[in-house]
Amino acid sequence: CCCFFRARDDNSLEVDFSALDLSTPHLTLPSSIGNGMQFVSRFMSSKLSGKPESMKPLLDYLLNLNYRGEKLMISDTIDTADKLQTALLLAEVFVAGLEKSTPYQNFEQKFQEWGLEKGWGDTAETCRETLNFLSEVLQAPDPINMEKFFSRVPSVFSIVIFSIHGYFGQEKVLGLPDTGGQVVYILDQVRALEEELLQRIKRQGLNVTPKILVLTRLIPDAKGTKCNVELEPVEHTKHSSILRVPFKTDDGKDLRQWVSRFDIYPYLERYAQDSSVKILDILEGKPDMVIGNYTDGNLVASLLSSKLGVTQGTIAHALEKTKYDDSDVKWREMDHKYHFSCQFTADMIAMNTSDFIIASTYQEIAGSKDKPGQYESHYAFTMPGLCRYATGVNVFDPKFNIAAPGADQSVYFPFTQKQARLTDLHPQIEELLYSKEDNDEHLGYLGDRSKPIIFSMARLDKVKNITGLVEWYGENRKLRDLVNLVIVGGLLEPSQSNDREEIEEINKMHSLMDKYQLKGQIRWIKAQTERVRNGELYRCIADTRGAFVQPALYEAFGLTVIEAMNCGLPTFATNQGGPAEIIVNEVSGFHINPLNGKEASDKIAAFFQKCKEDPTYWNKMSTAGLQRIYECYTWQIYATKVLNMGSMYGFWRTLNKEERQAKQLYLQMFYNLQFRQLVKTVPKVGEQPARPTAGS
Ligand code: UDP
Ligand code: LCN
Repeated sequence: CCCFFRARDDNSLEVDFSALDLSTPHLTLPSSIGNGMQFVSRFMSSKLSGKPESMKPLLDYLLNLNYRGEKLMISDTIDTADKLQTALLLAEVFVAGLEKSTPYQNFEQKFQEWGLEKGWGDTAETCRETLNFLSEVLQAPDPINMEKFFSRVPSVFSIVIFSIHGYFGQEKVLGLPDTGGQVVYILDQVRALEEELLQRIKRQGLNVTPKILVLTRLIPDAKGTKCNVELEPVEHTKHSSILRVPFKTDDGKDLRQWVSRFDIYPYLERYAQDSSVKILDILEGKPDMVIGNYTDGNLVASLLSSKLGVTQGTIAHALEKTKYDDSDVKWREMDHKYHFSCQFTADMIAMNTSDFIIASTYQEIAGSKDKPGQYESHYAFTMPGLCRYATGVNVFDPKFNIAAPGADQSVYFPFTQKQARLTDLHPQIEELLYSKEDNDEHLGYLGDRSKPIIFSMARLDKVKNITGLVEWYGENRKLRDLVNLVIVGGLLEPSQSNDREEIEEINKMHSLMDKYQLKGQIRWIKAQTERVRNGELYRCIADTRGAFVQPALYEAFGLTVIEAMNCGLPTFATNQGGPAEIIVNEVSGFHINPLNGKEASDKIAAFFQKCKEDPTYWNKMSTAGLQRIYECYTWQIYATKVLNMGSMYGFWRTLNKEERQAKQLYLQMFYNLQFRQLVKTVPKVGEQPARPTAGS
């Protein structure tokens, strides 16, 4: 198709973001993809080796470190690598002679005499370690000490996280349109990052208060949520808040209603301006790092990071391009509904502006043997009549890193932890699962309580394929004999929803329940927003020796999968996307193919048949799921990795300044000439749609 369109128009817009990446090194092995930080560390080591002047960039970086103007680590008197090396040697010998636990204050003055400022450590021992890491780097740079040193550098104290669309709040928001795992992820992420920041700052021997701000939109029509509150502290944190900034209408008023993530583009530039004023005010200065989430958050993070010159991280959660078949080639057909022209352009700008990209799994970046990765599919593509990306983003770029999220283990813990179980909630859960009548909260009932339950919980989007699961269950006699089905998701009546896809799915649920006469075997409960109770719900399902089923046509990561596994619930999950990596098939759970319902439902039935014959099989799968989680999917592992990225890429971005600046100008031009034009085609609330013009 590219050739075809080029043949028609030789001068059509061609974008090549790699054209200016002249000295950016690239990974070569597919198996290294997602380990960007290690690569950067290795590359920096070789770049800093050799002549003394090679150390200049690192020295300059250290000389610039400060907290609100107060110098950290080294003072201006240390203006050569030689002087730094001497100071390190003197200090290292000195602290090695002290009792390990001697507080920094006791020898602060001595350090200052050598030109060393605060930030090396809180005790003689931590100072000795940090001094040693840098000494080693200066003598003969090696990636391990480089990484260790950067994990100690006091460079990140304040973080701004953008998550703009949806209803972002701490209660009663999940299940509202466009509001799913991203919110859960960010709130848990903030808690984990704050905890890690506090530990690091203490270890650095500093008396600094970290700050994390989550920027979202303020929605006056908050529908019983707190989305109309400007500033809200994040629960279980001391220094983190949600800051809500409204969208503005053309006449300067606050836009009152929710806007779909697909229609949000006309509001973002103004949002970036308004939010930057508030951020600078609340933080009393620039943040040290901004992290965007999803297309809208990443675009705004890009605008802000370019304007303020701060390190930027990107998180996609899900890239829409891979969710909808041929969404690039057929963008024109879909644009009135999804505005992919804006979305993919914004994604390209953000991926290229960002210093590092955080992915949850390898497949998110580079795919699997039968499916391209989400980022990989942005390497080269054409949106006919609009633009051809010769290079969009290259997955061999060392900015890509995997840091998988976890699940809050105080909420999602194993069903076997009897003393911790929330037995007070059991009467409510009993009602939710087993009462006989239909009401606003649930439809259908479970006639035979003795059967195990297969459980699924998700937003009622098409791609989640909850209706697919209901259909498989309806079709499979054996499975219906063995287990009951419980679904949590969506609203129960089409008239209650204002989300296009959800309405279609609600109607489908009703017709499937009728078609297969499922009442008596199915319970459909509307979206549940209390996560503490949901944690206990997973465990109550485990009490029935049931299973969790995640049948999505595609799932970017799949938080419900790790929540269920954390609770000890054996899990069947889609082989399309993240869950294929979370679960090792037939070891820590099962993969199912969402495109082959018969095979999937037979596999679930076979499991329950086997458990009937050998009850220890259920326990074995439950334990193996938990083991997998503890090894790979915790928030603590995540926070350490992300803060290391902030520090390491903060230095990385100071190298090759001219090249970076040139790329920034190219991106700015693209934003102005392409993105801004495309935004004009997206109607604001209450407007009529206009025809696309850009590039065509
Ligand atoms: N969730 C919930 N109530 C619901 C549906 C989902 O609390 O009715 C939560 C679920 O526990 C999980 C998140 O929403 O924490 C969904 O995340 P996931 O990654 O599974 O999917 P997403 O919605 O982000 O695509
Ligand atoms: C969005 C999704 O679609 C899920 O697959 C993820 O688990 C969630 O965000 C959190 O990253």
